[in-house]
Amino acid sequence: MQIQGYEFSISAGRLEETLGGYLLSGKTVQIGHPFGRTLYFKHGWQSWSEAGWVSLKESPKPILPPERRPQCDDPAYALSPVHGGSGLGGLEGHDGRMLFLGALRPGARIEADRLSLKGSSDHETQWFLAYGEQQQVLARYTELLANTLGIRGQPPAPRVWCSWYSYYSDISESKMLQTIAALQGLPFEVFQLDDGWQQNMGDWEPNHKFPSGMSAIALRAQSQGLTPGLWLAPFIARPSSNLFKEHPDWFLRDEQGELVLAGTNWGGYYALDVTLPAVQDWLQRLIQKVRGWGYRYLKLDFLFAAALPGQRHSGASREEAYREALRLIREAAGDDVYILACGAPILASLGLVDGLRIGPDVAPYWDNEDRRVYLHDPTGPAAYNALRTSLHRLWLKPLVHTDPDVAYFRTRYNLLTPAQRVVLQDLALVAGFKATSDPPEWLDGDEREGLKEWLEASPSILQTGPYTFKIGEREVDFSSWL
Ligand code: 9PG
Repeated sequence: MQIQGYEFSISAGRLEETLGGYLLSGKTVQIGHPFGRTLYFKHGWQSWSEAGWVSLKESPKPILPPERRPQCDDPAYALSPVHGGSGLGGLEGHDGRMLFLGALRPGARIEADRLSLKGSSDHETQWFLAYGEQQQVLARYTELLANTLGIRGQPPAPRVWCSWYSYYSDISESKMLQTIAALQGLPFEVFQLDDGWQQNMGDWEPNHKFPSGMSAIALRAQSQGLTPGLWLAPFIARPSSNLFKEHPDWFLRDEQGELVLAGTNWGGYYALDVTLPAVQDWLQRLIQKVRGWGYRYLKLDFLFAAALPGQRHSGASREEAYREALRLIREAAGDDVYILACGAPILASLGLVDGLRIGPDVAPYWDNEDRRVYLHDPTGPAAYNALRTSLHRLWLKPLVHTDPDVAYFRTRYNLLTPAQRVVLQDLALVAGFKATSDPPEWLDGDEREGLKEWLEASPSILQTGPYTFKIGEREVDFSSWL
């Protein structure tokens, strides 16, 4: 059939016209296209996975080393010889516009080659098919997703101070109390403790560096008008944790009955089978516990672990299992707790969380070329990787607060150039999520003033092209950085 002057051959269960395109249905759909080895819009599975345009002229290169694959993108397709992504995808047409296919329910895979764009899903689903300007087709897809998932608009995202990108895991009660005090006079709304407070992955109790317990910090933050925030990785545990030692039967196993290794950092860690009633109960108690400590902003990390391939108690599909666990967490947290999902399957998180990390970690340096180019891994910490993937996920804005990770104002312990720092600051403005990890003590007078002005500013944001924006009166073009 002809769409916008091009001939496409469509195979699908049903096809009906909708505003801006077509609705298809079926578990699998296929669109034959005339564009050959063009550019493919890849949308990776979870927060850290690559999103961006890649060329069909080159075959996909598996990420190295193999042990990293589970935490980089959907490991079920790590060795796929065809280009693919999660939930949605597209191809660049001869006139620069986009052939777009997106599922309206989580659990779908999109694949592309020189002849066709294919969608396949765990379940019967509807698909949106369109040919048009990138921004327009993505906006219409977002609208359809919002309707399907029942998502309404949100008030603006909070301004967050997060401990990770300065102190990393080297945090302590005294350091954090000092930081809270130093934040006075800066208009933050959330003070978020990151990794480093817990006894172990899986054992979510304060370690010896937090002798007064977790409520003490929450109270101090609160007394200064800050919402206390806490980092947790609720779906994973290390082999050395008490959780694992006491409940080895709670963890996800593969077809051979071997434990699924969810990642290799911290000496390796396993994933919970979140469909087990005992695990679900434990998860709800965990969330109630941290709520009881006073935390009202939870950064829930490494969430992909709950949706890894494996044998589950309930037989639920991977994304269904994940979504149900997230729903139970939301129920235990209550609606007054802000949930930021990180390392999270993108489509399966929508409607259940307030904020979503939309790219890999930033770092106080621009690029890690060894890892990105020679190990084929665009998911490692680097400002460039975070910028690229986040820019290709901004279409999610009407569905969730999109967190592109922190911006930097400090020059101390920072290799980013002034222009590179500004790019990350502007990215936060267009994404609508402002966060930093700079301890005020690390900033000189001008840097502190810059941070304050950025936090206070609420310029109008107008997107004028895929990578161009008007921020207040400034024209900002991100494409020169890509
Ligand atoms: C805390 C951090 C921060 C950060 C998160 C997440 O592959 N890895 O080894 C890997 C380690 C850390 C990581 C991502 C991947 O970062 O994105 O903001 O909270 O955990 O450990």
